[in-house]
Amino acid sequence: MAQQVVDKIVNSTVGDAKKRQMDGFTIEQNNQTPLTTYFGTKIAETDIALRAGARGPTVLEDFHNREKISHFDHERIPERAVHARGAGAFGEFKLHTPLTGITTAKILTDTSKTTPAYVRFSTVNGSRGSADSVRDPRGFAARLYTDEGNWDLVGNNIPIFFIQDAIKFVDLVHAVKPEPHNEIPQAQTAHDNAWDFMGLHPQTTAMQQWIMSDRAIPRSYRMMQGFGVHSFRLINAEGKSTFVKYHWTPHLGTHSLVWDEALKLAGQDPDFHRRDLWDAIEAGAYPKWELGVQLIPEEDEHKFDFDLLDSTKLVPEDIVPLKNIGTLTLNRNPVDYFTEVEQVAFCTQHIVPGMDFSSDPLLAGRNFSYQDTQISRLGVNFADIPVNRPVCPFMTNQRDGHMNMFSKTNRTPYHPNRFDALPTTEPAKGGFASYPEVVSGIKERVLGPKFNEFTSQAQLFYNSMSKHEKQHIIDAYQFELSKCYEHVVQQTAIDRINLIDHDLALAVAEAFPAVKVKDAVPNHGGKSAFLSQVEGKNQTFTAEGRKVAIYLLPGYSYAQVEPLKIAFAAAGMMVKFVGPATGKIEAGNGMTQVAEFTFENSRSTYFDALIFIGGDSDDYTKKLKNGRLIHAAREAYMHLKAVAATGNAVGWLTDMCLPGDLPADAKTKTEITEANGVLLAPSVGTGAQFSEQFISSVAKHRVWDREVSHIAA
Ligand code: HDE
Repeated sequence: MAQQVVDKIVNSTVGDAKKRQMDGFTIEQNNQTPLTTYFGTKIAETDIALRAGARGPTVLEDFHNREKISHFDHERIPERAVHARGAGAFGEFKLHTPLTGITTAKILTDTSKTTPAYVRFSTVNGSRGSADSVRDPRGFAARLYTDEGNWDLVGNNIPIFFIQDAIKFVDLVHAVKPEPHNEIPQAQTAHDNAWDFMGLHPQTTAMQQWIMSDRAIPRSYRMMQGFGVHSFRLINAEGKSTFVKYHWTPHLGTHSLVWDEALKLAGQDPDFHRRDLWDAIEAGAYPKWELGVQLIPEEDEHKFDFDLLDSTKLVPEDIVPLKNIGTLTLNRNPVDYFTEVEQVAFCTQHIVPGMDFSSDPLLAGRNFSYQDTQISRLGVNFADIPVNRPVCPFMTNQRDGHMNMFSKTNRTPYHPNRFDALPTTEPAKGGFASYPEVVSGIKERVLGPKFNEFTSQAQLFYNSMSKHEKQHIIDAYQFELSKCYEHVVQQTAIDRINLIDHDLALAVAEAFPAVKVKDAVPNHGGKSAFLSQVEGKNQTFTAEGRKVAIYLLPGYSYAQVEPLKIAFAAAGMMVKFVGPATGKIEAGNGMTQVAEFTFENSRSTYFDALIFIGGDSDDYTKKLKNGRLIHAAREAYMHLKAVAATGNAVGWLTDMCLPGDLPADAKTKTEITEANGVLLAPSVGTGAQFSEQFISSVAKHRVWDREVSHIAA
């Protein structure tokens, strides 16, 4: 695409500037046009190579055969060293609360502008083909194509990190990746090397808590927070700096899978999160996040009992409140995964005037690493790749290199030169200026003294969890450490857990009789009101965006389904029909409903909530005696999901699927029974009361009390 054509598209003002720019690089391909070589020569035969005689040797002359095979031979590029598995989408960012006086960055001060955006979500540890639902932090890499250049906020769904200094990143990643001798296990920290590293590095203590918690198994990319992690700086017109921590808060709330579900999904639908994001955007259920900031005046830098430059610590929202300033909406799926997701190249050093870095030693290393890694993944001209190009004009003297895409007309690619207009490199003209921080010190390999405290925030996190979340942490530690085969690794891990909380260590150690728990060390008992996903302040509970499966068999009661469709759609939920076969399923009254899923090709894990509809005749209950259906009901119940049955499916659910858990007489009642979070409507149909009760159950995300009864049992 010629530069002029691209510029013409970019300079148009209709719609999303990034979309216009990308459209300029999108080649419409369909099967209506003849097949050609990459260079446009029409091809008459692409299935059989040219050969000397039907049974003779293939000849070198066949340029199409050579182009086809040779291109294929070079189709793969190195996957990302970390965060190899991911999904991306485009969207927009709109500021609603300007940070006037805090920064000069237009993206944070100009509320009139809608800025094109892009986010890539990822797991960290697994390779490109690994499963989405594994226990791992999630990447939340956001790019805003601002008028002043790309701003990449390359964050995670966890507000802190494992290590304090970037030089340790290599050791961390070598330890958590599959073990080098047999490349086992894939995409998880449940192995000796990972826990050996964590045991030997007290700085990982707080992050261990986060990855053993439900945060590491999100329900959806749409239901995850994002954090910039480091302290960054904002700079105002007077050159004054304010420290800032960035947060993304999902409109749908922050919610997780349960562990058994996560394990199963890894096999049942390895693309679970990717598909969820894709489907939601295709359905018009655009995920949204608030961008929030915690602002800390420069003069308050040292007022905390942790170092603001230490990325293993968060700034509790109880101390510095979060201020929401803008909304990010993802509303467009990529058209070509490789060019628009695999080739997206985030760099932490991509900031815009009015912003700056802090001296966080982790951030300093990242500012080197990202650019460096893109060069090996994509080549030195990775900025030319459409998804990476800014939408604002740019003028750079960088030249040449592999795969340079644009003919640049500038004849003097150096500075200064005889054609220079007035210098534009000055900050006064809007150019980027580094904050003139006063620094001094001797050259040495040490970190600030407050970097040496490791347990306080681990305790804060653990203490802030609900009783269910605490139990999940215990379960997760037991799962992970039981996959470590070296006694010393288990012992060191439990020693460390004991420094967080003695009862926690005792509970985890129950699974390891050979391990000794040392004497109790005091836990400060402090809590944050913002860290629990169950009880935390600012948490959102809504049924919006949730997937509800309605199970049908031929002869189902049509009257029981129709009101649900309307009520659920009004609540912003996605209804999925599951039947014995895909396609139309006939109701008792002859009407039909189309099933997208079958009993065999889906599992309860695909959905947030399940409803089993009764039939118009008595023999309907015989058809319900289907192993897959019974399993789906029991599994969803065990995964603490909202479950319901209507009409004569009620007796089937109480007697055959969950005997003992549900009241056996519910089927004889005229009113709706709610028991253990299960809704049973034998005869009142699915009117407004049923829908309302069910929607409110779905909004609660999980029926936690059901878990308690099972733990106790
Ligand atoms: Fe990364 N990280 N990282 N990281 N990271 C990469 O860059 C690195 C860290 C994060 O969707 C790599 O393009 C170092 C923290 C995300 O394309 C690499 C250190 C946080 C992504 C790299 C860190 C992150 C990456 C691999 C320690 C959360 C995916 C491929 C100093 C705040 C971006 C690439 C995407 C990717 C280096 C630590 C988040 C190798 C050296 C802390 C979301 O450059």
